[in-house]
Amino acid sequence: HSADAYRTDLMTITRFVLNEQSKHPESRGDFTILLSHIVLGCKFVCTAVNKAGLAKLIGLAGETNIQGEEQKKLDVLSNEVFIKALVSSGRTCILVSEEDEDAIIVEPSKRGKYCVVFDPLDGSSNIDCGVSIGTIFGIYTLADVREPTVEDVLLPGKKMVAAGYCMYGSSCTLVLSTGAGVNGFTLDPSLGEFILTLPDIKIPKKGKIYSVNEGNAKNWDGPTAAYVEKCKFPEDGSSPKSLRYIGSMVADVHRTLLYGGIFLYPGDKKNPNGKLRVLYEVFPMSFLMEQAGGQSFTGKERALDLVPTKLHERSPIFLGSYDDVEEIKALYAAEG
Ligand code: AHM
Ligand code: MG
Repeated sequence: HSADAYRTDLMTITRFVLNEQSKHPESRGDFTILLSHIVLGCKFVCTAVNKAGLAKLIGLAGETNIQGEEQKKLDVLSNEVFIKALVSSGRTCILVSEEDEDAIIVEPSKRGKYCVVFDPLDGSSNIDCGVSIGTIFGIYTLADVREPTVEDVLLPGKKMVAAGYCMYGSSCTLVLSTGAGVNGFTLDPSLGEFILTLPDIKIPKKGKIYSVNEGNAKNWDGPTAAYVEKCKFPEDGSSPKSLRYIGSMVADVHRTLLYGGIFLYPGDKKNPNGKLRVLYEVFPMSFLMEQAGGQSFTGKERALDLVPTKLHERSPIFLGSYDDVEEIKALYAAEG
């Protein structure tokens, strides 16, 4: 029977989240609506990243489009897409984007209880050469949405109600946690739906890969330098770890989540707080790591305990397999 070749009972991301939310009697579908707008943003950006419709838009030889406009830069386009999708959901009150200096306070008529922090297109150095890039997002619920202010989003990561990322790679993969484990969904382009393909992701307890920009080694502090040295020259008779570094946080974290190991963006003498942003890079990824059974550490504390003092604050970050992060924690503790 030809129908046997098809899976007919599809677990789409919407169905999955609806199931999850139905466990909370107070839920009225607001989260599901918010998420479906985020999903729309991801699909749009995926299409743009894949250059679908390229010929129609700008002509094959890369001319400007029919209106005579230059194509918008992908990161600018992605930011616009997410802001419009989030505001029109009617479920958000404050948005914080990596692309915008100030928080966006949603107009009163379109306000809802959620606050979304996001990096619409992360991995800027990889955009123009076709290497995997992604969108990262985190979601908070605000107690009072009448007069939202910037201070309302300066919350520790452990207060997030959900976090996720979408990776625009060899396939388009959305990884999500609403605080009850981590699940991955792959976009089926023919259906335009994200289908559950990675149920209940658990990171291996220990990994064989480390991921860091070694070009910064000259400026590293003692514990980071000692840790990376141990990865290459282990003293306990184990095999050295492999190095993998893409330079797109989404892709490096996705690999870490699936294969295990550790991802580091440490602080150093030049940049004591490292590079990555607390609200929309460090927090969502730390939330996912913990939900998958791993850990995330700033060099001082559990990453999700950090309380940011400004929107675009940065922090060093060490995240991944439980045992691997334990090792770096021990090195920082020994330093005192
Ligand atoms: P971006 O926001 O300019 O894209 O920078 C963030 C990216 C992360 O995706 C990645 O982990 C990191 O920067 C790589 O930085 P580096 O090039 O210094 O190794
Ligand atoms: Mg970024």
